[in-house]
Amino acid sequence: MLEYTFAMIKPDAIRAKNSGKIIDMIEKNGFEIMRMHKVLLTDDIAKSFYNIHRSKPFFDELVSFITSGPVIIMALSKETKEGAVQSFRDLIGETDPKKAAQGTIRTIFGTDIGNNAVHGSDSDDSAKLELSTFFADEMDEEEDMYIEGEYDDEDEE
Ligand code: RTP
Ligand code: MG
Repeated sequence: MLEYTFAMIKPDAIRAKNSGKIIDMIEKNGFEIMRMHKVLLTDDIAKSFYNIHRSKPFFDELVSFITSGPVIIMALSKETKEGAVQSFRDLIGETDPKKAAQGTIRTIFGTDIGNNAVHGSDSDDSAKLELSTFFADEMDEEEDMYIEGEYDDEDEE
């Protein structure tokens, strides 16, 4: 089981000024934030991030939503029997906030299926791909594992 996962606070939650509360819930539920950046996704990155949904009717809407404002991307770590990916999916709840279990991030901070506040990787393979997409400089290529600790400054001029 992978002890890492990739998470994103989506533009709706940031616009509603809920990012601090969401980060608090993530930490209180045992996740360590290994890396975190606030970024505006480009159209190309958003399309590739949601590539699996490219043939779905909601794809264009999804891409324009996720690029409609900054997102906060995070590499999270948690040592747990079920794995970090499943543990984080349990914490965020189902895709549609109206159907998600009480107390999950999406029921508390999500509005509807399009504006559901957070993303979490859905499998270990997705987590590895998403972590390497957004935190590529911080991956150990040989081990294919995420490096803990401080930034390596050997590349700095
Ligand atoms: P995410 O990837 O954003 O964490 O969400 P998820 O795994 O729970 O759901 P996924 O099936 O991957 O869908 C990605 C995003 O597409 C939007 N969606 N809209 N209108 C619809 O029927 C529909 N279905 C999915 C949601 O915003 C979902 O987060
Ligand atoms: Mg998904």
